[in-house]
Amino acid sequence: MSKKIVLFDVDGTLTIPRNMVKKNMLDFLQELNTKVDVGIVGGSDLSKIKEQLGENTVELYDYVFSENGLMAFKDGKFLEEQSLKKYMGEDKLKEFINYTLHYIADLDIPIKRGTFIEFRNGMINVSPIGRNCSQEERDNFETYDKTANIRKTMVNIFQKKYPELQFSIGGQISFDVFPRGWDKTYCLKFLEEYESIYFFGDKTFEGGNDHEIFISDRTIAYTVKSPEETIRICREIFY
Ligand code: M1P
Repeated sequence: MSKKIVLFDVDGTLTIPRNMVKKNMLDFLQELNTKVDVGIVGGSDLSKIKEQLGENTVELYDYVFSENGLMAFKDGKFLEEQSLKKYMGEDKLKEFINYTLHYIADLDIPIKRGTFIEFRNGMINVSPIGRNCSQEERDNFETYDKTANIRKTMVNIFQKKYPELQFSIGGQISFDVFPRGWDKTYCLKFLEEYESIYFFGDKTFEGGNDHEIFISDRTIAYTVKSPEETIRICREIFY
């Protein structure tokens, strides 16, 4: 029982947000994996994680957790998935989706595109600008939202209306919605065999999607500002 695992968030930690991983990071993760177990815990769904880290992601690492671990894989094999649909029921879901779409329809922001709601296995992703904006529009929205606080305001209002749900801002243009407790700490239930669980993430501030796992008693956690910093700190700790 002296096993260690190092868990990594994806966007901002292993890659530039929503971009492909660089080769030096992939090489580094393989090298690290010869010393300790390695796991990935992303807020995104599996298709986005694969888009960024590679088609063979699930096979490459000891654990891969997409949607915070609401879909879990170990040694390349599927472990378990959670269903938001089953958990909330159709009536509640419909009410939430209708309320969200009404709210976004009334929002006056510089531009809007399409796909304002993405329905996933264990969560809903809400984007005021719409998920199918271009990379340039996504970058501009992120900058705009730093002062306009569109997402923070929505999350505050939504949190009051839906206290049983949890809202977290993990990326540039959206926020994730899931039942209380289905944040990144959810994945820790699969890791009972480990004595030490390290975690690296960029959105560790309150309201960010790395916050709960960052403050968890089960983890030794680090905040990073870039993939380069992730590699640097890991080299200091594990080499
Ligand atoms: O991995 C962090 C987040 O990445 C995306 O966010 P955005 O599109 O806003 O940059 C989403 O997949 C989100 O669910 C996820 O938490």
